[in-house]
Amino acid sequence: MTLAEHLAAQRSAVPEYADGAAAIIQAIGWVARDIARALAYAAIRGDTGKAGLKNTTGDEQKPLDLWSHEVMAGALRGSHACAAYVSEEAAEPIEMMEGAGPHGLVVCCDPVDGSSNLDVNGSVGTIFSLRPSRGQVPAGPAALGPGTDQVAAGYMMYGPATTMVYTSGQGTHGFTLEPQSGEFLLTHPDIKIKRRGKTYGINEGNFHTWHPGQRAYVEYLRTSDKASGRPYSLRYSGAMVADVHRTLLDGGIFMYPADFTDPAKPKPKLRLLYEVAPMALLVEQAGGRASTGTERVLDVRATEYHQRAAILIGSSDDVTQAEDFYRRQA
Ligand code: AFP
Repeated sequence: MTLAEHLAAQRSAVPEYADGAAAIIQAIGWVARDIARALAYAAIRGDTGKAGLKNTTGDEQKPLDLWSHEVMAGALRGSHACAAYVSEEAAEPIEMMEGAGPHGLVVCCDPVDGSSNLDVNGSVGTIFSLRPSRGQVPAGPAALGPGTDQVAAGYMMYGPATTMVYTSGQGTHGFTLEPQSGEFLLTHPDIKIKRRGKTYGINEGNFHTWHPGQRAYVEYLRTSDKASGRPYSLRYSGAMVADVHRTLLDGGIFMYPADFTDPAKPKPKLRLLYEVAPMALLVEQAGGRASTGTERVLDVRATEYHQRAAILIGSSDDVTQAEDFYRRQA
């Protein structure tokens, strides 16, 4: 089954936005093919290194960040269903009159997630989330609100194969790009994440900045105890897409907790609208769980476009246990 056939069969959980969501996800699929090809040629064409610019959240922009952002904008405009585009690479939402209207959707996107992996040929991805514009003009502000507002979400992972995973509120489904035809073919229908895993993903270099409950939980995972399947193995790629994709298929937990150096002002890193909230919807739709450590991620209300949030995501028993450690050390 191709992506187009699946989108047609998969009526979104929010029918009034189904056609728009299908048009946008199809358009994003086309962009994925272009990004996958550009990645394959990046070193040959010299599209590597830094672009000498920084985005709103202070990250060095790479040439492929900027190129992917532009290609994504063009495809979303062409879908005639996108009313506004909130991108990691643009300070403000880009309004798109072509998609404005009662069923217009706001697309929040990280065009190249894990761009620090680009120059080392590591896995990178694209993350997207669709929210209802409710006919608002300008539509961009309609992106602000809880993650439960999302109509659909997904990511592409550019690894040995190019994978696309999406949900429109009726389960989470995975596709693999068939390079000859350029078709995304259904290879992982209705993904169900294990209740408990054997791996954890976190940047341990930040250990000294963590909440005491986070430290205690990682110490617990490292401790040898056959009966509870510990120690867990550490797996960390530096690209959230790759780490969440592994967690979705193998179980376990991926975490990017806040920096608690100043407990009164915890500093998370990952961005809520185009990293944390879309991944939370995908994993919950696969039977998993996504928490900030103290709250369900999908209940967190976005009040700014580039707002950051902590995330502990994956197998429900593992995430619940991590939350217990936070509670006990609160
Ligand atoms: P970049 O897109 O700037 O490489 O950041 C990637 C990311 O947002 C997310 O994909 C990773 O999980 C996380 O940051 C990696 O952060 P550290 O480099 O601090 O581990």
